[in-house]
Amino acid sequence: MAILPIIHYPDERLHTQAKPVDLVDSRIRQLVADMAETMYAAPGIGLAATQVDVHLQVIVIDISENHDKLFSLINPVIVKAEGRAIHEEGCLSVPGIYEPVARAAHISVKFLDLEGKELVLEAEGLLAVCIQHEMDHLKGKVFVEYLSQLKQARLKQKLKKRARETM
Ligand code: K1U
Ligand code: ZN
Repeated sequence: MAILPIIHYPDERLHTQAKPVDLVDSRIRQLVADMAETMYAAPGIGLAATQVDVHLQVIVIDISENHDKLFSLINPVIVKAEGRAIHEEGCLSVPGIYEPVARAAHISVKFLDLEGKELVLEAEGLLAVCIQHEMDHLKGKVFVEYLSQLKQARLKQKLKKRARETM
């Protein structure tokens, strides 16, 4: 297994559209293992392949306290979305920034597991938030792009200042 480098916003590569996986093989299982190790090490509760510069539709999520409930979702598609809820979000590609975002409250997501079998997962609460956040990464969207233009401009200034200070 390996810890992979995470791309930081506003890197243009975060705006790449991920391609579907056409065969779930040992290469994909290795990617999932490396992504899980990277997510736990960060630490985070989710990671999309886009964030490690792999542009395939693969996400990993584990919202459990004991790091023992790993979800690996390959080619995820939301087949049902209901309600609306606002939740504070963070992102390993935008470290230290937490902002509220409105998303569907209950979702059903269809995906392939590590054996290539199609499954459907019903989710609500933090799991639903996290799945939608990671699926946005696969579409090339970062959560801060839901914020007002003013907030996004302020955030870019803050990140530039932070980058100058760490040089
Ligand atoms: O996509 C990512 O960058 C991962 C992100 C997932 C996420 C968190 C909160 C709401 C929506 C999506 C993170 O994991 S940010 C870090 C974080 O939330 C966390 C870190 C350690 C312990 C608990 C949470
Ligand atoms: Zn993120």
